[in-house]
Amino acid sequence: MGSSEEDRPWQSYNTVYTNAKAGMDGVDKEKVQRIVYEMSKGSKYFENEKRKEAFIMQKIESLRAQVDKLTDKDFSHFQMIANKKILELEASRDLSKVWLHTDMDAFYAAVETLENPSLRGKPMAVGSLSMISTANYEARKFGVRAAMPGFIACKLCPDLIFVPTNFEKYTFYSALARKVFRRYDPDFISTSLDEAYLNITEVCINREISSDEVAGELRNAIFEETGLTCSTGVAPNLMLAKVCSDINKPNGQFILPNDRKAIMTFISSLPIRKIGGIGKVTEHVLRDVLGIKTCEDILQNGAFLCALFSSCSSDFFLSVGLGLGRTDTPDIKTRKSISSERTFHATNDENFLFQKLADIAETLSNDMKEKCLSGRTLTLKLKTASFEVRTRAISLQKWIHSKEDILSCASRILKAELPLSLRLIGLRMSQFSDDKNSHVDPMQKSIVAFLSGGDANSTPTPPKKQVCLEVGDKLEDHDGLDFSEGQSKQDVELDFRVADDHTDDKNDDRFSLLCDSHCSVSSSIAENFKMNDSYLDESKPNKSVQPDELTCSVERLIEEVGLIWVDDYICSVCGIELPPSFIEERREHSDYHLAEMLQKEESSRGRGHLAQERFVRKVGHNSEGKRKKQKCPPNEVKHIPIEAFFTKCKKNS
Ligand code: DCP
Ligand code: MG
Repeated sequence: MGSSEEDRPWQSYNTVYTNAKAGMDGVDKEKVQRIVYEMSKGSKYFENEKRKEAFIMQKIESLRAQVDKLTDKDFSHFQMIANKKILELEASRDLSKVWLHTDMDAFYAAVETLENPSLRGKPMAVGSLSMISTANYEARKFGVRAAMPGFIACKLCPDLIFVPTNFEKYTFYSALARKVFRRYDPDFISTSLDEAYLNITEVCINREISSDEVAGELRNAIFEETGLTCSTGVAPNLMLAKVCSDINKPNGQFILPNDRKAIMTFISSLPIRKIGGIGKVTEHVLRDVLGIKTCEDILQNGAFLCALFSSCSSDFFLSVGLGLGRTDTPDIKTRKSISSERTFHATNDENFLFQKLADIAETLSNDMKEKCLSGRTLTLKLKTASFEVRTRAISLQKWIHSKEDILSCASRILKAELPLSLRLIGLRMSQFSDDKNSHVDPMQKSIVAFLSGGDANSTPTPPKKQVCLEVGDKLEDHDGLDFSEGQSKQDVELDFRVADDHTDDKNDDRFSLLCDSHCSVSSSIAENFKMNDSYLDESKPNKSVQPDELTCSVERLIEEVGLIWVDDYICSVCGIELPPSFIEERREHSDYHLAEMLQKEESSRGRGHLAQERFVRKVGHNSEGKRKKQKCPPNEVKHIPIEAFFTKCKKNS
């Protein structure tokens, strides 16, 4: 206190590195903030953080102005809405299930220590001077944590020992743990190598034992099988079970009974950041605009939340305030995608990048095999050295799941992007063979047909360019996007999703709060947006594409592909409601409109040949000039009522 922002600029420098993980409670946060600030100042990461910060501050100011404008009458109106929502949510509470969340303790570090006991008791990190994958609990006492550059960690903890990552080992131990999970719930949901959700309702009933006993038994069994410890949490829903497993980490468990009063007491003092789905940005905005810090504060601010945010966002916040979450096991058939990604120190070393790609392809393939999935849309995600996130997708004629097939496709997409300095590569597979449309043979005329645009021997068109804007990003800052007049336009998809600061942050921020801003950004760019023609660049693989085919405007993207989510949750094309957290569903939904549009286009042109294979293009090539705005017939407009939304939320949250 008493120090100005100028004296201690690091005090407001909250990065992923300064967030506390389990085992970091006693850490001197200001010291960590200062060191991280001093060591990253001037870097690209730092600049990016600053831009995001400025953007968030702007958002906070605008929300505060909205609060100031609310009259007493407005307030009573929104209070009524909030009360109604709370009643509806309360009615959906399901206390019949017992969920257990389990998470291995300092997983990679524990595996390394198991294989080299001399590391025991010493501060160590798995990773390198560039990037740390995890740190053991001894190192965490110094503020060292996952996703932190190793050189910063050394400054925090000079005696830190580094052990290189060995992914094969972690996969091996993960498989051992999964063998144990299966004994308790054959349909367990694994969310990463070291985490899983188990529905233990039946086990408790059939064996007449308490959830506490099941948790203890399971932890012992995992220790016997792997020699590693884990922590577990038990609660009536998945959201709370995850929060609970972190409470007594490491090597502990916490049981939240299936009792409304106990839940409300538990949730009342819980910091909102502990909730999956509330990340750094949402935490910051809710705190600075409404003074919300705990879940109880959410309920007390229900009227303001309903006044300031979209219906979906306020529904989500209120359900958090009530301690509600999903209680059913998602049907694997409804799964939309599966992905794997790796972060590393930014490099343009192509051998390294292709090796990483091979590792990711292997993990993805193993995960797909385990879940009996085959997919045919592969998306490559890249984060450049300057933190720009790009995605490229490819659609195939056949469903694949083997490492070789995945790698072969992914390598081709990556090759087309290089040379590039990257700090993250990810792969996502979607369009599974058990999707609802899977009965359609992909060799038949289908989406691929109209995506392929005709002749089987035609030159493949380039991957669409997809720009994922981060908070505060300016479009001008993105390669290939240019506002200057007179440039020809390009096949670009603007993905107005806001990416979080780091892949490490498992609390995927919904960023719903920011979507309004993105909509306004997108409307304003719609007026004067121009893109350059870098796809005609000699270095790009698509120089055979005719410039007129590249013609597309943002208006068309917005109007025809449905990239705008009005009020941040209503599709501007057909009116379907999808909240911002439904990222995969939104992608699919946009794909659907694209497919519909292209299909119409295709049939009107009478084209119908299949190309061998072709990059998915969300924006069609149109040589016929401007298209009519696409509208769904009224009977196809799906407006999901609030009750249905909650059912969906329960399935997808
Ligand atoms: N991991 C990674 N990069 C990150 C975060 C995690 O490679 N940015 C890896 C290393 C971790 C493993 O995933 O060991 C599991 O992640 P957790 O978040 O569960 O972290 P730990 O298991 O290491 O520690 P905790 O005891 O907090 O669960
Ligand atoms: Mg863990």
